[in-house]
Amino acid sequence: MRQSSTDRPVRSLRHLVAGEWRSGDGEELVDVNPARPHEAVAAGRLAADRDLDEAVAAARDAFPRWAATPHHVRAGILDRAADVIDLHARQWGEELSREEGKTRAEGIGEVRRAAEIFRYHAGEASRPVGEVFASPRPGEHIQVLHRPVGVVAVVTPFNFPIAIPAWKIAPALGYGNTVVWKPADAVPLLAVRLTEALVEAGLPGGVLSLLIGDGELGGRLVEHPGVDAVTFTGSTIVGRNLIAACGRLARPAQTEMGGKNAAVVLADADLDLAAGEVLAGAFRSSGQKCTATSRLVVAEPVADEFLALLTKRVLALRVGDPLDEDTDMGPVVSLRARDEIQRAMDAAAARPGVEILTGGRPYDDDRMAGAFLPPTVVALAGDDPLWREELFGPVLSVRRAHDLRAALRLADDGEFGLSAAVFTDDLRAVTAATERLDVGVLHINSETAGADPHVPFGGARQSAYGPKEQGRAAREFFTRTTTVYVRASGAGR
Ligand code: UN1
Repeated sequence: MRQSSTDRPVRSLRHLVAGEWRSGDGEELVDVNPARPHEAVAAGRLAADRDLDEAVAAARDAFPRWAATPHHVRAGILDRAADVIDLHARQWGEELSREEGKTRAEGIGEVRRAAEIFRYHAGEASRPVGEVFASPRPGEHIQVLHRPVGVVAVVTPFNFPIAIPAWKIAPALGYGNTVVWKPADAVPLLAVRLTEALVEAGLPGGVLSLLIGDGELGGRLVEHPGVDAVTFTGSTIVGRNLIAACGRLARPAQTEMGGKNAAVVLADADLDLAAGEVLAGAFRSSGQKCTATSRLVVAEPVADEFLALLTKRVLALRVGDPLDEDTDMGPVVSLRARDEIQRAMDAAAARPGVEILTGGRPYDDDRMAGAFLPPTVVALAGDDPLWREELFGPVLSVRRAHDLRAALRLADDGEFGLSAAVFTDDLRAVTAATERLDVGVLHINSETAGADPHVPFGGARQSAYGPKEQGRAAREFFTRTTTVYVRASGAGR
């Protein structure tokens, strides 16, 4: 095994196909630490087309038996997987931080969250599984049964290496589907860890395959003839292509894509609370959440005071190695992502009406040679691409509004509709926000990010396509219904 610069072992990447671990024979993949890009976290080879064909064939083969396995037996495996995940939360959480860049606390928290999601979906076995309707005919009733869809392709992003896969894979398996999973190639180690947990929990061979691959392999998986449905979280552009490909094939698709989520701070808001929540929403995970707060609308009467408070707290954030206990914000996922965001910032800074309140410039310190960017707050005098385009980094754009109506209009502006936050205790403002903001998730007095495992999650407008995720809502995508008219032959005579 190769040694990394910190003497931590470089983990070997493996794929799981038809119940067997194998090293791929595609191109070499080195999974690096974005805080120290010369440090390898894991290494291996990508999966090849042959692995894909075998994984899909194994999933097809395993499907009838898995679907016929009692729901409680499937749930028992999910429950045991949750235990294995919890048992390894510290180690896997640190590995997550090392390959993705979010802080250690966020990494460990995310691993525990994955366990919680598995437990929720284990509990589904003990909840109602369908509906019964009355019949207009004597001696008859009508049942609606929820049945698994078949082989589900799961394609997941880098920013939640274990929680997002958990909230797709747990319901997929729990409801009786088999899965072929392609995680983002930036975070392959956590994908191996989650797969190990399921194998250790007793998941039968072929029910889940893991293929570490690039976007091309993901595209082939999505269009593979042996796949019945596709669930995806990631960029808007990839999501739209995936929807188009699935449309051509009449294949159900569920996609979670971009966001440009606004926090609205109204004049009556608790400004301390709002500053803390906006800070968390904008800069946790270095702003790399589709639910991150990337826009702030602040009411004119409190704007100067709030921005002074916020800027002071942003300047106090400690940016550095995500494994250091006192780090508040780590790097973004890669040097490439850092450079792309920096280029967008440089272009914005040259436009009229754009004023950088804090951050905005790259670090010139050698210790910050990783994929670090400063937390940045930018005031906009009017409309600007920074107000509309998702940067997926630690950049918060701010505009001022004269009244509630203008504030909500600004918050709702643009093509996305994932989440929003409104800071106020005014019931009229809360009611207006609930009615007017076209978002999938609305927070009153809390940050725009976050998703509890038992409630629906997903966006409106261009942020999402297909049924919602999480909680019972997940059943809509991961099952299909059969309506059964049941009548005894002698009934009604
Ligand atoms: C969260 O806000 O905790 O990709 C979850 C994303 C979202 C998940 C957000 N699908 O960032």
